[in-house]
Amino acid sequence: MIILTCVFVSGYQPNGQAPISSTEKGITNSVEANGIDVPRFTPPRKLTTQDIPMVVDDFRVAARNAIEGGFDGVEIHGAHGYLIEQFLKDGVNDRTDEYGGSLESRCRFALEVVDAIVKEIGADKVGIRLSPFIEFNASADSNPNALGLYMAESLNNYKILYCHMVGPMMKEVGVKVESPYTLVPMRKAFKGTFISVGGYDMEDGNNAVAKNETDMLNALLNNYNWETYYTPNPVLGYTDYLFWKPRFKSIGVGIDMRRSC
Ligand SMILES: *[C@@H]1O[C@H](CO)[C@@H](O)[C@H](O)[C@H]1NC(C)=O
Ligand SMILES: CC(=O)N[C@H]1CO[C@H](CO)[C@@H](O)[C@@H]1O
Repeated sequence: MIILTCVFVSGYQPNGQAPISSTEKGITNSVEANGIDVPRFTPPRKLTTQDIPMVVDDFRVAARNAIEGGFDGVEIHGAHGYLIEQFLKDGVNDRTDEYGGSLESRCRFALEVVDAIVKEIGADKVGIRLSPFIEFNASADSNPNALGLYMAESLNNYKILYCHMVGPMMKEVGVKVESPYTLVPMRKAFKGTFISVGGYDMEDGNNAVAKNETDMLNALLNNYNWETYYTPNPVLGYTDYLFWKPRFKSIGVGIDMRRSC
């Protein structure tokens, strides 16, 4: 499984060009990923309406390449402030075309990406990760519950392999908070395998599975290595993790950042 995401600060772009976004607003704070020195975010270029089909097509091509490269499937990264989430959330998306404004319009880009990838490689090879409640990288929404629910319901049209959602209990990596929200409505709405993460310890996780609030939580995965997050090296931290049998040949991690200034 490889995670499909896109766009970084300009230092990671061909010819140092600006990263793309739904908006031209940048992130004003400088960003450090867990103490690792990452380049400061650089101002984004707002995609025009005409640009969007080309970006959707880039995701399609990336999925095709992943399959040809030997991965079993792809996870579309629609979480944590990356490009897709910059469209989903009204705290970021300030567009006035058909990709901004209403919930339906803000979700259009994400669903076009899902549709293109499903048509290219088959729904049984596609998952998506979403984090409606998480405000990483200055990406907030005024109604995360409605956003999560709308996406869960809309995804049913594509019959993808799984929906992977980050719960509201995680405010920062490893820090658990109380929240009036849960992922239960999304879990019920999504007709497929539902994976939950964020803020669970072993006991909470086992309880959630026992109560049928999710399908998958705990698996023996590779230990991640923060030191190799956010590097421009195409292999280190991306495709060098151990294989996990029997379901997936390998877990690759793709990282990007986004708009800023
Ligand atoms: C668990 O929840 C799912 C989704 O709401 C539902 O389809 C399934 O029937 C439930 N399973 C059990 C054993 O209750
Ligand atoms: C400033 C900030 O919150 N940065 C975060 C952006 O999102 C990634 C997770 O994908 C975090 O690791 C960064 O810390």
